[in-house]
Amino acid sequence: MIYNKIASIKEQIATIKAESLKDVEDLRIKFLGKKGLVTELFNDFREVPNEMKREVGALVNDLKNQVQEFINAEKERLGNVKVAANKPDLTLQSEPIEIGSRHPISLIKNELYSIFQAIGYKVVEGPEIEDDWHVFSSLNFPPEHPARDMQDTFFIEKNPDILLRTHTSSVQVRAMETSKPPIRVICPGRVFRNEAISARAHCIFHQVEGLYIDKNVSFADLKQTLLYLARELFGADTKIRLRPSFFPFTEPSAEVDVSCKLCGGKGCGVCKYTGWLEVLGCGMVDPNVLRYNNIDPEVYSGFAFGVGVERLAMLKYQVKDLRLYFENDVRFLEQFHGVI
Ligand code: 2NM
Repeated sequence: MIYNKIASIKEQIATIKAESLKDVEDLRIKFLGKKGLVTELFNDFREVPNEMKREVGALVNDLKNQVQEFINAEKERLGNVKVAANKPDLTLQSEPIEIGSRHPISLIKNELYSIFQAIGYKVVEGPEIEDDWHVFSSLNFPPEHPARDMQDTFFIEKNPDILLRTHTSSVQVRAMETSKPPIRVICPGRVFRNEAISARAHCIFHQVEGLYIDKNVSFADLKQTLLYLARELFGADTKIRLRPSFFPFTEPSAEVDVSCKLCGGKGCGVCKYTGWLEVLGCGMVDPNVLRYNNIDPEVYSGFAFGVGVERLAMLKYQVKDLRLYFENDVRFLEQFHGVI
């Protein structure tokens, strides 16, 4: 009888595997507890005839040690697993990292870059502090032009030849100085005008200007390039409209309107019920400008255009107070979270 019990316990500890420390404790109670199976064997032992006590006693003691070793081994195995479980779980999702958002002006600039890079334009930058030649004279501004007035332009006090650029056309002049046609560049950057700051005007804003010079560049090329730009920016069914205008550096010159995306041209608050939005200025580069920059107007022609980045951002994001673009208030900036 006692032999059967010993064999049964041996079999159990050979096949049982604990899954947790609680299992191990349950097994300890099952085998070695006060009413445990091994403990019971010691009660049964009293009934064993004397002549067999020596042999059975050794078996029971061995069994007790074996069970105790089994329990210890299981405890250690699962105890180690528990230590491992206390290590950081690398499969858990990480704490969300607060990442910044792109500034709306950067978003628009990036959009313009990819639109123009797709048709072979290079992005070039130049200095914000310029001289009269690169901002005015080489661009055909006459000496008495009002843009040269202190009311409009920031000059460096001690030297009226040094000023903050009022447009990025100066970068295009530098492109004409340093490279030969064909020239295809867009010039993004900050420009400065001596204006009182309000919701509708700011002394700093951003422009992206484009210039294309080659043989046989025509006004038709300009119109088609602008139509491409308008459709990339505002959608494939966008229309454009050109109105005659004047700039010192282009002849002829035009203002370009795009059909209002919000109302589909029917008229709404955004387009002031005209169905059109004014977005850029353009024209054929004045032969004088080409000549001033050592490009022969008898051989080459070109077109140029300029867009106000804040103006495009106003149309796209409906943010009408210009000051918001410069204050960098996180409550404003975080609204562009996730916009690429
Ligand atoms: C505009 C409008 C029209 C312009 C002209 C030139 C240059 F350098 F070729 F003469 N650059 N940008 C231009 C022409 C800019 O901005 C409203």
